Amino acid sequence: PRSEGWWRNAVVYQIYPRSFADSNGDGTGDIPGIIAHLDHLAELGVDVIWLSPVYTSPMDDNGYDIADYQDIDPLFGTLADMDELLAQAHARGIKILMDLVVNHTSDEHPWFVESRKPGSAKRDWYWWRPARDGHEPGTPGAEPTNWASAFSGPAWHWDEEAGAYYLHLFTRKQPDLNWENPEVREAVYAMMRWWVDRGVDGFRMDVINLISKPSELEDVPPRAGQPYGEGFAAVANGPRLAEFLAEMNAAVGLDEHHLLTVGEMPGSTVELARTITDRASHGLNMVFTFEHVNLDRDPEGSKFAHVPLDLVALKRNLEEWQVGLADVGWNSLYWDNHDQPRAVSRFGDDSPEFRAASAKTLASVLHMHRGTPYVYQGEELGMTNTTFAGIADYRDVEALNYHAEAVGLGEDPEAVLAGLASHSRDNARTPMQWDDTHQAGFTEGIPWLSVNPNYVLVNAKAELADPASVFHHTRRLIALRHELPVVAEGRFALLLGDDPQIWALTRTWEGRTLLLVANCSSRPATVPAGSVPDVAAAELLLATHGDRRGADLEPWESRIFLLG
Ligand code: TEU
Repeated sequence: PRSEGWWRNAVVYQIYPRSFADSNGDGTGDIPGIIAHLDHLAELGVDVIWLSPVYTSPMDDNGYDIADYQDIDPLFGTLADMDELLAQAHARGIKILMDLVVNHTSDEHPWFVESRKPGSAKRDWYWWRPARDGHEPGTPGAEPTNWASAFSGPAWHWDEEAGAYYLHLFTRKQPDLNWENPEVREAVYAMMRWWVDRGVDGFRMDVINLISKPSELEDVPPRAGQPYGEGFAAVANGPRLAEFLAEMNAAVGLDEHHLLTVGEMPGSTVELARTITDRASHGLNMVFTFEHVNLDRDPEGSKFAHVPLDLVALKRNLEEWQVGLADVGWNSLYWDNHDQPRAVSRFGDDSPEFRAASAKTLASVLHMHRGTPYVYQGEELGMTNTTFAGIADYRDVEALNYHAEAVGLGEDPEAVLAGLASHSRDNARTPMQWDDTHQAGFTEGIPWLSVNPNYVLVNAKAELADPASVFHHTRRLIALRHELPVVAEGRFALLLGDDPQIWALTRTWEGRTLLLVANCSSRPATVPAGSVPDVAAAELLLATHGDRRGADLEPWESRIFLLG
């Protein structure tokens, strides 16, 4: 049973099934493997699993290219396995969100196969356009607009059978659905109802702010040295987004069934999130913002060019979202997912000396903000980015396409590889590290992507046995959210906002104040006198370095107090 607003003090755990647990030795994770490890999640105390796609797919983008929304790919198992996962999770009080990928399908989906046929009744289910006037179809410059795909190259592909170009904001095997067509919308809603009837508890909605595209598809400003312009910018947050989401909400009963809905929205703003997550607009419960995970990327350069993180900018961005959604709507809270490098390597310090402390402190900072926290598989262990010997070690189509395009455009291959090493999505997709046996206990076979060599030190078995581990720290943070209303509901205030090392904040609720003080640096720090409430008589709820109340903070030391 789901009650109104149950997701406001829930914690979600994201599983990337391909890399979670392999039960049949084929080197790829699967649904029976997930079922076999549900007790790990029950011990951690999470309330919800967000399951990345397990549907029938040619796996061009590891399942984010769906060929049948209502069947399970044999790589992951069967519909019966999916039903068993739902039953076993629900038996443990854990809910399941499915990943809803409906901005695009696979080019092998029957809808697209039908749409390509000349005269097809489904021609208008996708975005088909003729070659630009005066240009030979299939030649550069003939594309209907100058948009780039997010995965390199043009966003349009010439299809001989159809005799037209089709739009694909991602790979050419991911054609964009035409949401202007009510037949498309109804087909999506029917599919969603089918999953709700099967017992799922909500949806994570893939790039959902791209579904409403402008009525006139026009060129965007070209980028220096690039043949195509920034396609996302042309289509994100289109004019009918709120309308489509309200229509979906009513047609599927998202609010009526108290489902958890979270919209992934690259390019969204606090203003848009206020509109979409305002309960009165019957949109979604929350959205994933990308503003904080773009702060260490060069806005003008490659998305893989690493720029040093400015902690103050990070603190201020999260504060902006806390303040913006304090009185209307709701926040999601995340550092990690299957598209981002590992937080402890990116925002923390993954050296042997500081890996555990920085992972714990990053978790304390995230979980003490107001909103629903998301824990990505392995984040509860402090798993880190991995090492790549060369491009042959990568599997992600985004990385492989980017490498080919950048090197093809004359960029220094070593610089391209350095960027991928720090920001490639494959960093997040190395197999879950269960124990220190062969292949980290992930598979009996050859893993589809190499296991991070540090699994002998960083693994679930070792951390379950160590009360001071990242795992148990994360478990205690989750317990705090379940026990103390101030954690889920307390009003947020940032302290020491311009301090380059210390992240301090308060949460106030019904006369109680929670205080977090964290040194988010690899150097000692000192809390300026009088800058935070006095903690001499406070209750210490959770700390990384024991019960210390002085002004001096060790590197990556964090403390959470309850006052009053
Ligand atoms: O991600 C959308 C998205 O913005 C990602 O492309 C991300 O910004 C980029 O890869 C960062 O380098 C969603 C899914 O989460 C992603 O796995 C899919 O590849 C993508 O949509 C297409 O479905």
